[in-house]
Amino acid sequence: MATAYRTCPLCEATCGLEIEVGDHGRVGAIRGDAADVLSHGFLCPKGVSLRELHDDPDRLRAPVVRGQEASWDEAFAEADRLLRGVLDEHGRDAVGVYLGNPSAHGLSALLYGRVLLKALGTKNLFSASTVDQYPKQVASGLMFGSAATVPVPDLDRCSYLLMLGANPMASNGSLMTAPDVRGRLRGIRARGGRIVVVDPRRTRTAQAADRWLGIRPGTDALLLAAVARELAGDAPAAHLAPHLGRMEELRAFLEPFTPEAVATATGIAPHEIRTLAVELREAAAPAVYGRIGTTTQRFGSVTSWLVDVLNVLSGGLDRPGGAMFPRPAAGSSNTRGEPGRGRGLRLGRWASRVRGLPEVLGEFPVATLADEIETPGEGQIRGLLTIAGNPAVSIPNSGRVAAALASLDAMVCVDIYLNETTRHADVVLPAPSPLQRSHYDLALYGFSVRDVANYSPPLLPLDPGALDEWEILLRLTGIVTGQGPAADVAALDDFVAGEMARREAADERSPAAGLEVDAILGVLAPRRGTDRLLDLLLRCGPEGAGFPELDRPGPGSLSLGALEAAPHGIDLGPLRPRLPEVLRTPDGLIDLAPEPLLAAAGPMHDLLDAPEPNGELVLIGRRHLRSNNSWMHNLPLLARGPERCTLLVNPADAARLGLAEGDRARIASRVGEIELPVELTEDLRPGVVSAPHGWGHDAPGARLAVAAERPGANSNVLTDELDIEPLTGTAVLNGIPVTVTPVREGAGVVSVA
Ligand SMILES: Nc1nc2c(c(=O)[nH]1)N[C@H]1C(S)=C(S)[C@@H](COP(=O)(O)OP(=O)(O)OC[C@H]3O[C@@H](n4cnc5c(=O)[nH]c(N)nc54)[C@H](O)[C@@H]3O)O[C@H]1N2
Ligand SMILES: Nc1nc2c(c(=O)[nH]1)N[C@H]1C(S)=C(S)[C@@H](COP(=O)(O)OP(=O)(O)OC[C@H]3O[C@@H](n4cnc5c(=O)[nH]c(N)nc54)[C@H](O)[C@@H]3O)O[C@H]1N2
Ligand code: SF4
Ligand SMILES: [Mo]
Repeated sequence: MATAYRTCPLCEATCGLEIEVGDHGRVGAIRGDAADVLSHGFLCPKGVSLRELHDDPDRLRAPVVRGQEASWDEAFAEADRLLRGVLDEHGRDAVGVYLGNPSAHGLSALLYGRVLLKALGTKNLFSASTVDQYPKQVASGLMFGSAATVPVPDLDRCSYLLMLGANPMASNGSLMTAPDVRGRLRGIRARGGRIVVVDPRRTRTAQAADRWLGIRPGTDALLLAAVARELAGDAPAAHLAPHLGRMEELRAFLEPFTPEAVATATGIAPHEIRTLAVELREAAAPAVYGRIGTTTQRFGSVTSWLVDVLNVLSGGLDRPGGAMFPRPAAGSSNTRGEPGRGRGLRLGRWASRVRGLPEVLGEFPVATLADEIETPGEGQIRGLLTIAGNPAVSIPNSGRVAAALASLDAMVCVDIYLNETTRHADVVLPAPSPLQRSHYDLALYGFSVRDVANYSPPLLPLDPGALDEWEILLRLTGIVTGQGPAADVAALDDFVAGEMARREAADERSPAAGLEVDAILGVLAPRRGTDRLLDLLLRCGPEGAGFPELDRPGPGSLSLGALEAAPHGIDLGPLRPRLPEVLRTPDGLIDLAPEPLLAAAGPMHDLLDAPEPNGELVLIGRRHLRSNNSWMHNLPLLARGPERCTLLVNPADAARLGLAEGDRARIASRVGEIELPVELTEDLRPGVVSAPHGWGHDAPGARLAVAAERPGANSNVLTDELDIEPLTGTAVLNGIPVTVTPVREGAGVVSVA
């Protein structure tokens, strides 16, 4: 038995794992790596299940062409025939792309996905980001100048945490890379600090907090505006004052949002709102943090903006213990270019064909994917490429999405399972197991509560004849650029690395400035693929070693070689203040009142002094520790235990609806209906029901034997593709109006008025 260390790629926590490997590549026990610089031994049951994922007989090891296993050459030949057919006949925009969540966790998709997308040149680009965090990234981009500049709570030094729409005890944290959230939250209270959770459900995170405020779904923006109004008259903190722009516009906007005016709409009493303001003002190190319950809702981008307005007004922004800006070692858009200034964010540079929805960060909202597939005309999507995504389950109005996917002329998927989405594919190209490739959290270190860098080499070799995911993406790049199904991957890869080296050489701030491309590539040799590009990014990053081989040292010591020598990772220290250097706004100031956000906030005025809502039910989502979106329900270790795909109902609502514990309920919305078993709980605000997403594993043609035993039902059959947040087009997945009726055995449906 040998022991290896690597970072878990499954969620944003980036835990270090200690993995035993026996003869013939048999994976043994998986434990937390006690020496990991960020996770210190923490892991969750999903990390342990990496072994089952690796061994899962349903995980694809060979390509699949229309349901049948095929050779790699056959599969690429078919992908070439189909994709070229669509491209030649209908042009670039006729091939749409959907990037799913794991593509943000893998080097291959992050580094080579963009190569493929650039080569393809389609405007019809979609991703899970518009059912997730784009409201936060757009609000951050408008305030700070780059969509990568998202402040994260400095959990380990924080003394007061106001958390909205997040349940990190289940999710392990998001836009907040923080393994062992439970321990870090305990630390806040152990230091005498306080935690307040705002959530329609009293989650495990809320139970571990000092206070729970059971807000009405979709009204966080009103609550935050009222708290901000209480603080807006204070003099700004000295460290922030020189960097603040448009304070008067902010104050004017906040004026109508008195605690009394928002109390009925939010369900939060005025004295609670004033207490929040006092606590934020008085805390030594306050941080405000919002996650998916605040982004995938009606006022997603406005709420995200007001979270950081409070971070400014409380003085916590960019201060140890407050909300700080990480500085990722491999660089990001806020470590490149002129420090402190930039072009700012541009939105809506083009619009979608059918609904005219504005482009957001280079993509269209995924809520309009089905429109673009179904609606005839020039630019209609006839071919779809999915990379690590399960849109048949993850995006609104799944019933319509499934029909749209079935109607495509060509569908090629890079995925590891035959699931609800890939069952529609003509060709599925399997990425290797996570244990068979390199790993580095290029994207997630941009949101880490501490700056670290940790690289994992492949633990096991690729299966004989298999390709790494980056090689698959380069073969597809060859196809869309007309080089045929068997493009020379090594030559394409040299080209990609050469282009990246050329950009560094042309950047006067890079340690590679002015160097010959061949000299740079010479230093990086013999590395190839993701490792070569990562080495280049690390060397040229803010902690990079540069090219001492060429007498061009960088500011620090990092290179891939340095990380290889540190299997538990390298700690780069607690987060450091980064203002004003982190900004990329045109005037070099934080925009406290960006015009697009003021516009998106307009309808908030309609909710002021609102009467009590009329008793309608709304649906919200939830996550469970042993689940990961739609794709880990096939692993026995995670699947066992009580039924998780249930409808949570408050007993008061249940009594009114004629529902008891364990009954089946029919849940219906404008777009569809599903049935779920009922679970009663006092921990849910009355008028709100909760169901998890990512279920419904009974689709014909999928190959998910374990998941199919307890398939659950897909909550996105209920979410409405027309209900989107106006600025970013992000789907409203929380606060869906629904009706709930008992399903009586043998008696059909009993309607309850
Ligand atoms: N109602 C509702 N809907 C939601 C949400 C919600 O809260 N409520 N949450 C939304 C959020 S936050 C997200 S991120 C999305 C997720 O939406 P998606 O990204 O579309 O869905 P996932 O379930 O993450 O599916 C991941 C896919 O990648 C495959 N896969 C896993 N690992 C790899 C790999 O290494 N390489 C490749 N190529 N494929 C791999 C899996 O088999 C699966 O098909 O769902 C969104 N949908
Ligand atoms: N175990 C597990 N971990 C995961 C995932 C998973 O599926 N399973 N998914 C990963 C992904 S892709 C993401 S994006 C992250 C998400 O990470 P989190 O945002 O922490 O996710 P959730 O646990 O869904 O917590 C969202 C909370 O918002 C609440 N909520 C709903 N509507 C509202 C509202 O209107 N206002 C307020 N204030 N709260 C509301 C819900 O009740 C819920 O408790 O988790 C990641 N980690
Ligand atoms: S918390 Fe996330 S990163 Fe850590 S072991 Fe679990 S799934 Fe992996
Ligand atoms: Mo997500």
